[in-house]
Formats: sequence, C-alpha cells, structure tokens
Amino acid sequence: MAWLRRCGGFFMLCIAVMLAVPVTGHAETGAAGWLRYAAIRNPETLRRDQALPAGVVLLDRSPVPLSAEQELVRGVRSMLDRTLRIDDTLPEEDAFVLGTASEIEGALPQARAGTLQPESFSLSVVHAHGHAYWVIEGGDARGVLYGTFRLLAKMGTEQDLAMLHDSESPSAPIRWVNQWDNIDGSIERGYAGRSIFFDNGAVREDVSRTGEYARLLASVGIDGCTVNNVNASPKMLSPEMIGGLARIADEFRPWGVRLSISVALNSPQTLGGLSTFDPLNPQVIAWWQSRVDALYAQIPDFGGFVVKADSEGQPGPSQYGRTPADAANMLARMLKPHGGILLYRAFVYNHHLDWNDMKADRARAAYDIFHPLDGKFEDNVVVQIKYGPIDFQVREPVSPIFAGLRKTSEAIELQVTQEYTGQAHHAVFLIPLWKESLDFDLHADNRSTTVASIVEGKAFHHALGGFVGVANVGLDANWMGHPLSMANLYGFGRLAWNPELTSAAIAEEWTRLTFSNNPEVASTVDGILLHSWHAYEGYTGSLGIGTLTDILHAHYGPGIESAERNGWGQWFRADHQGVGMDRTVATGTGYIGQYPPEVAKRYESLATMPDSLLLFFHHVPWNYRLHNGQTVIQYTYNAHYAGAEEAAQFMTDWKRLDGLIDDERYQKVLDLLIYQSGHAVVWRDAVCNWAKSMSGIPDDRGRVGHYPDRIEAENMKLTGYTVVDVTPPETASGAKGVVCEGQASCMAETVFHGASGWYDLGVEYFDYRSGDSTFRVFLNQQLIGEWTADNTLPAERMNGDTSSRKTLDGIPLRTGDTIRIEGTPDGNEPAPLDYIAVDRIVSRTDKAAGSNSPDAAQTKH
Ligand code: GCV
Repeated sequence: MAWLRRCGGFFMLCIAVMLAVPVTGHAETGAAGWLRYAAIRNPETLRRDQALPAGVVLLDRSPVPLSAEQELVRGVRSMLDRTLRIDDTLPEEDAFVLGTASEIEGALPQARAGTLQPESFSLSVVHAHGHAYWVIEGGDARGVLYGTFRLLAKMGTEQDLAMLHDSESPSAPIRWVNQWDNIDGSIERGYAGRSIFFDNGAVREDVSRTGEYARLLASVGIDGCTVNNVNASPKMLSPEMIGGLARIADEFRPWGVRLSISVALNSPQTLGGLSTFDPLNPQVIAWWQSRVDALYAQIPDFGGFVVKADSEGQPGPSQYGRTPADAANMLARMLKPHGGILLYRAFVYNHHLDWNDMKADRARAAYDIFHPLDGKFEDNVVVQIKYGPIDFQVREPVSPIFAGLRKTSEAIELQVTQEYTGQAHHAVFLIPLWKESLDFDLHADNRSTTVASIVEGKAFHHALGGFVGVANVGLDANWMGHPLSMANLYGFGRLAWNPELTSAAIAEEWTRLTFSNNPEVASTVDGILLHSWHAYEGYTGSLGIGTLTDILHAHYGPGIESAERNGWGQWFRADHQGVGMDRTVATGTGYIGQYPPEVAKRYESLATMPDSLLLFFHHVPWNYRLHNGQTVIQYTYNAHYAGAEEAAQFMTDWKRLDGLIDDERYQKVLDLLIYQSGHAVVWRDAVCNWAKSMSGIPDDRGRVGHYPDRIEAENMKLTGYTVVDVTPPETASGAKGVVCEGQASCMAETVFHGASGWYDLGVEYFDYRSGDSTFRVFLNQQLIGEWTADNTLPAERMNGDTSSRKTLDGIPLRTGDTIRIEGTPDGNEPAPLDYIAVDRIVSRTDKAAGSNSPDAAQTKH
C-alpha cells in the first residue's frame, strides 16, 4: 500500500498501516511521552519527497508560532526522515503555511477558513499558483501551535491526510493543570520524584524540564499551569520567588502556557506582617494589590490565582465572618485588568464532623456553602469543583453543586495523579471515569444539562469555565512514574479540548503515539487501558462504597475502617446488619435533595438507584438484593475476585508485546503489572475478609477465608523469625506475619505435603518504603529465587500498603520437599513475610508431553 500518492488532483499523505516491525534493543525512558515522533516505516517510501512539501513558511515570527514551526520541522524530520526548508515568504513550490487569520488573508486569501475563535485552528490543503499549500491557520498564535500539533498527531497515528480539512475549537477557555508542588521540592500526592519547579525553598536553578513539560501540555491543548500546591506557602509571593516564577513563565511562554500560582489567604499576615488577613480590610487589600502588581511587572501574561481556603486546616475568610465570595472577589478585581482569573476551590468542608450525628455529611458541604453565593462572584471568578462531592474516589456521583451555580462560572477538577487509584504502581486509565462524570446529565430546569455542557459554560451561559487536572508530574524521566499513567495526562488534555471524544479514541491515539501503530500493540495496550478502571474498582471498592484505602495515611493500599469513626466524613457506616451512607431526604442526611428533582428522584428510591452507586446513597442490609440479582455481600466477593483476575490478565496480555516495543518500557510495565496483580490479591483478600467478618455471611462460592494453597509464615518452622500481629488484621493472611529482628538473617521453612507437580510459588512479603531486605528461596538445598525488597511503597510497616508478592514460576515440587525462605533485614525493614502460595500449574511443555511429572521436569532442568 502506498503511503504517499496523488489523489484526485490533491497530493495526499496516505500513511499506511505500519508493518509489524519488531523493535528490539532500542531503549526508551518515556521522557518523550507521546511526542516520540517515531519513524513511519514503510517500504514504499520512494515518492515521499514529491508529495510532502519540502518547505515551511511562518507568517508570524512571534514565540508561539515559532514553536509551531520548530515542532513541525522536528516532527517531520523524525517521522519521515526529511528536513523541511524554512522560507520567509510563500515559495513557488508546495509548502506548509502557518499563520493566524489576518496573516493567511494577506498571503493566501484562497485559504481563509472563515471566522476562527481564539485558540481554534483550521487545517487544509489549498491549491494556488499551481502549488499545494498545507495551511495551518490559527484563530490566534496558540491556534497555530495547536493546529501544528494536531497535524503531527494525525501523521503519527497514520491517518489518511488526503482530505486535510479539519477545523477545531477548544471546548472552554480554562484547560489548566494544577501541580501540588511544595517549595521544598516535594510534591503532595506526587509519585514521580521531586518537583520540576522548586527545590530547597526556591525556584530551582535549572528549569529546563519546565519547558519540556509545557511542550507536552501544549501538544494536547492545555493552556495554563498552576505550579505550586493548593496548600500554598505564603512565600510564593515573596520578591525572590516572583523572580523565580518569571523564569518558569519564560519557559512556558513559547508554548502558550500561562503560569499561575496557588495562594494562601493568610499571606498578608504571615508574609506581609499585617495583624489580619481579613479580605475586606483596606491594608490587606493594599498588600495583595502590591503583590499582584509585582507579579504582572515580571510576568505580563500571568494567569491568576487558585485558592484553597477553609479546608483541611487552610486559613480562610470564615475566620473573619466573610464568605468565599468576599475573598474571591477581592483578588479577582485586582487580576481583572490584566486578564487574570481567580479559581476558588469548592473543596471547602469541615474535617471535624461528628461521626455520631447521623445527619452530618461531608458530601453536602460544597452545595451548602456555595449555592447561596451564586451570582455574588465577579465575572473572572471560577469555582473549581472536584467531580464528586468527596475526594477523587474510584467512583462517586457527580457533585450537585455543578447544577447549583447558574450565575457563576465553573471548572471541573479531575485528578490525573492517581492518589486514590493506585498511585504509580497500578495501571488505571481514568478517562472512562471522567467521561462518566462529564456525560452525566443533571437535568437542571428539566432540560439536558450534562456536566460537560455546564463547565464549558454553555448550559448556563457562563462567562468562563473549563477543566483543571491535578497532574503532579515530577523529575523522574517518564514524568508520572508509571508509563501507562501518561495516558491520563494525555487524556485529560484531549478531553478538556473536546469532552465528546470517546475513551476508546483517546486510548488508541495515545497508544499509537506512545508505543506503536502496530495493530497488535495498539489493541493490547488499549484493551488493558480500557478495562483497568473497572478492574481497579472491582478489587478496591465496589457499589459506590469508595476506595477502601487507608484514608488517614498514604491513600494507597487497603485500610478499610480508617474511614469510619473519625471527623473526616468518608464514612460508609458498616456494621453487622448492613452497609452504606443513608443520604436520602426521607431518612438520611438529605444530600440527595441537592440534586435537581429528576436526578434526586432517581437516587432517592431504591427501585431506581443504580447498583454502581448504591452504597454511596443508601444504607442497606448485607443481603439486600441488587438489580443484577446478587446480594450486596456476594457481589462484593465476586467483584473483588473478578477485579483481581482482570489485573492478572493485564500481565498476561502485556507479555504479547515482548519484541514489539522497546525493551526498557516493555520490562518496566511488565514489572509493574506483575506487582499490580499481586497487590490486587492483597486488596481482594483484605476487603473480602473484612466484609465477611463484618457481615458474618460466608462466600457462597467458598473462596473467602479458605486458602488451601497457602502456607502461613507463622505456621512454618521459624529460625530467628518471630510471629507478630498485623494491623489492620485483614491486611495479612491469617492476620499475622513474621519479622526478623535483632538477627543477621532468619529462616522460615516448611515441608510440602501436596501432590507432586509443577507449581507457581508465590511468596507474600512486606516491602517498606525504606530498607532493602533480601530474600532467598531454597527448594531443599537448591537456590530457586532471590530478590531485594527495594520498591518504594508508602509505609514503614506491615500493612496493605507494603504487602507484595514475588512469584517464582514453574517450580517442580515433590511431596516431602522442603521449601525454605531466608530473609536478611536491612535498616528498619525486618525481612517480613506473610505466607507462601503454591499454585498448581500445567506447563506448556508438559501439556504437550501429556505429563505433569516433577521427575520429568527436574530432569529437564
Ligand atoms: C492538596 C485530598 C488530598 C490532599 C489534597 C486535598 C485537596 O484531601 O489527600 O492531599 O491537598 O485533597 O484537594 O486540597
């Protein structure tokens, strides 16, 4: 198939489906993200220099279009092995022509695309003077850049460019990322190393990575970045810091990314030395004005402020009896003359709620506080709202405040960094979750009002609006820690640009650009991505109960009851009789009444309540029967087992890519998926055992609490190891483990009493954040496996965060064999063990030979 040919008088680039060329030995760190511009391989490339224009002319040489020109040259060079010639004027030959509307009008009037809004673009091939001009026309400079990235993405995904007639506009003006970077260089809920912006209390000397980040952001249409934590340091407004921020803004500017910062409302007091931070106090106002002036003096395109106030210990206007509108408007008025905006987060709630008060409900907070203020905000204030009323859980209903602000601009806050969704250790593609929120129809005023249409500003005719993604990239080479997490950053940008895009389309684009156009690679990676949220929900927290993680610490592994009996309000109120929060109007907290009537009616009644959110809204008996016919308890068991099985399948699926992508990323993802499949079992067992002991109802399939293939470490013959209780108990099999303390090394030994055969031998151990214990496994006297527990998991003790599995595949066991584990502690990590699992397998070789004899197997070894 030719990828380049003449067609109907037009030159066109038909980039054919790439041959499945095996890739071997070519290492990639992931630093390029989806901008790899991998070579488009095809044997029929002989005519390419006839069809592809050889030159590019840029009609506006200001910084943003210049980036577009450079990017086009870079992308074409890398993908097609051709260097475009840069011309100053329209050449007498085919050329790429880049410019804004007025420039195109002057140079190539035939090419004008009609009215283009700011940031929009149009792509077309225009024939004039006997030549073909590939025109990238922007509504403004950013539009030229976005159009160029789109064209390059089309090439990179091997789309047929024959009819290059594409016109796109962003859904909304605000398409920002927030970074939760602290000025000491750490990142709150960041899982990919230290900050690219800050170090040691200041902007870091070398900010080159920030420019690379801005390029990635711009490539998917993101136009703003808030560089510091919403739990903001007042020092963000010091003169030295503003100087540093100006350096970052210089890196952002060529990519059309505006810099903004989060501010602490008590800064006038803590930094300015005033006795108050009352937002209506004239001295306070004057102090803020001086800071805003200083910022715009150095950063003329400064984007504005993000404010977290009266939330989780952050100071706020309530201290002076003022409202969020008082505080927001005071700042917004100063930003307005410069085109700056003020994003005020609706994440305002009391984290000292009374657990014994059955009417108390954290979910109510945003609506209770912000709905009465509707219409009282300046028009450059945007209320920034997390998709659900709690906190980025694996599933939540959409926040009712989206429909509760008719006269106030709104932005949806999505969390790219996977705080509650596996961090940098589990593959979880979040686009389907976000799509469910964006597509949800709140039926305000009895008409269709999807969340997407609200934040786009269309539903209620808001002046502004948009999308904010908490990204938290770090200095690690691959930005997000887990290579597959980059799909979430990509997807956030693509959805913010166009929320109508499907999850499948986004997954496919990302996979092709990031890994390969090889159909085997694309379908395998897409399959994993598109099933991953469902799998994760399955093994962590189904039926809308929330992510059953340790909410008081890392928010990572299972820590189920940490959510109950405290002031944080992430309760699910489980007891022996039942489970779930009663948020009904009739008998519960009344939260459901905050939704528009049609939605409220659907949620209020059990008859119309969707199973997927049942426990978020209703308290029901464990044996309550779902619409799907299963009881709550049995569904809980089934979902957790199914989720863990899906996670194991991801690992198997990924192995199909061996040799089809570069070794480095192949191995890195494989290791992560192996870990994830083990940790999914930890989750599964913790939640199922907890639910069983809470409800007293056994699994009707007999799985929960019965593990015939396990040998508990506490039941093994121990030398040096001592038995300890693990808390919470469900995070260790049998609620106990063993630790090697005060010894150079320890041993746990058992005799295998099962039938002779081939087995996968899983060793469940605990891997603390610090300390690199080593483990060696012996079959009789033969060393069959050794490893170091050097993963960076977020705890320093035995629990659901640190429980990990090492599987030794294909071990031939005979009845009477001795299995011995030797653990050598390191630092504070006492080589802790939980159990070993001996899972019978039938190897491919033996299947072929019709034998499962360990004797035969051992001979072959
Ligand atoms: C930046 C959750 C997170 C916090 C975060 C907060 C917020 O509670 O755990 O780390 O603080 O949300 O969004 O402000």
